Amino acid sequence: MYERKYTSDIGADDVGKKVLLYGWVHEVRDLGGVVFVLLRDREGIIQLTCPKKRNPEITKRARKVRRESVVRVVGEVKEEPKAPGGYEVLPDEFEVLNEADAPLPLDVAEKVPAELDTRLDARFLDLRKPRIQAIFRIRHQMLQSVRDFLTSEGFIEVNTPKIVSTATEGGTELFPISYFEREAFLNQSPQLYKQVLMGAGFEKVFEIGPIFRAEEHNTVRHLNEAISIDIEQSFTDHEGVMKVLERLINRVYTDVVEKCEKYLNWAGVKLEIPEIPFQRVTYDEAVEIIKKRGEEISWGEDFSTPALKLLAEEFDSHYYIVDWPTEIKPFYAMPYENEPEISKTFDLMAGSLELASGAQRIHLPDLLEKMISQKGLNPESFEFYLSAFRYGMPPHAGWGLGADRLLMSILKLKNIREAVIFPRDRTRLTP
Ligand code: ATP
Ligand code: AMO
Repeated sequence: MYERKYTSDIGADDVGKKVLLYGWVHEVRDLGGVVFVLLRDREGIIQLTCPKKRNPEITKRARKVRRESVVRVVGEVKEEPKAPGGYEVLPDEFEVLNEADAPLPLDVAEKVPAELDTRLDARFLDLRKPRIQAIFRIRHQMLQSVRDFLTSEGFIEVNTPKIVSTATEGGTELFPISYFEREAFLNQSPQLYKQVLMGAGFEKVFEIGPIFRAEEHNTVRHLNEAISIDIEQSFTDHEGVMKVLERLINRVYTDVVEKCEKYLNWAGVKLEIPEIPFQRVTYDEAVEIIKKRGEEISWGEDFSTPALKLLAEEFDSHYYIVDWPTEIKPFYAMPYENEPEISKTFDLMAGSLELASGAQRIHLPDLLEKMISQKGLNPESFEFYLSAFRYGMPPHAGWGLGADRLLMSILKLKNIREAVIFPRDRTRLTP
């Protein structure tokens, strides 16, 4: 028996030895007396060199194997400067475990370019491309770093229900579902539950889970099912959780740079670690900047996409917009005591892309009930939430960070769908 190796593990130590490889046929080049097969596994590509004079049977098999078939190979490692990576394998065993059909719905070797929709339709093939694999290897590191960082800061990972009875971020973007005899919804955010857990005494919680939003429009930064990284923390304010957020972003970048060099190369991305603390601009200042740059906006409006593009030109790669009008933030955001028309809220921007938003929350039940009514919502449908505020709710704050948007911004992807293995949008429900 031979030890199974990944293609990337083959090095000087293996020269003259036999190795066992499993993978996919990336390309076949037939030169008559010799057939070259590029074998691809999840860690890279190696050249299999099959000369007729070594084993005519294997040369024949290599010549007719179809691209993307799955193979098992045992062969001898040789140094070969002309081979990609500097080594080649001369097979003594070449077994086709599963022959692929032809023609392929998508060219994994990328000699024929394909539109995003075609790629997503044949996503299992698209994902075989090293450049695309790299995105999800980096996504894995990103989520690992988030877990490691928040755990090291004393946050406890929780899971909250995704089948819920109320909206949290405004009513229009809800997906209704039928739940036995009642109407229920897919959750837009773990907002209410993470706050209730502050009333349960956990003090610091985080969740990495799906959020569902019935976004009507197809944009390059909206999904209908996204992954949100949420935290909630007691005995702190918006300032406190903004510091956690910027340290987290810094840690994710640092880890990806240190641990994902190979995949960053596959993805063709060079990263600069954003410096912390991040710059800040108040909502009021941002409105002034936008007006000065000649774009129309009045106080109390959300920023349009062109306005956000102008703002991005004024700041570093990452910056906070703080102190938003209370009117345009959700009911749970804490207004300033001396100036209740603005709130203790923030958005984290990466250029013109909103990465996260958060706030100090209202922890006083009477004020909370008043704000729910003011937003035109019925406090009765929030009873499970409100009751947690009446028996000892600490002051608290938190944020929600879009994991797909974070990856999109780290890898400078032009469309958020590139950051998701099987994205869900207005028109896509398969695969
Ligand atoms: P929220 O947190 O309020 O739900 P969001 O997470 O959707 O907002 P963005 O989409 O980044 O955040 O919002 C930035 C701005 O882009 C919005 O203020 C709005 O002006 C604009 N915008 C939001 N949704 C759309 C859309 N579907 N199509 C075009 N522009 C949009
Ligand atoms: P918000 O609605 O801003 O805040 O959502 C938080 C973050 O989640 C991401 N996000 C999305 N990503 C892709 N597609 C979508 N349709 C989508 N919607 C949201 C964004 C966004 O910044 N409860 C608050 C958070 C809090 O205050 O703790 C909330 O949900 O990156």
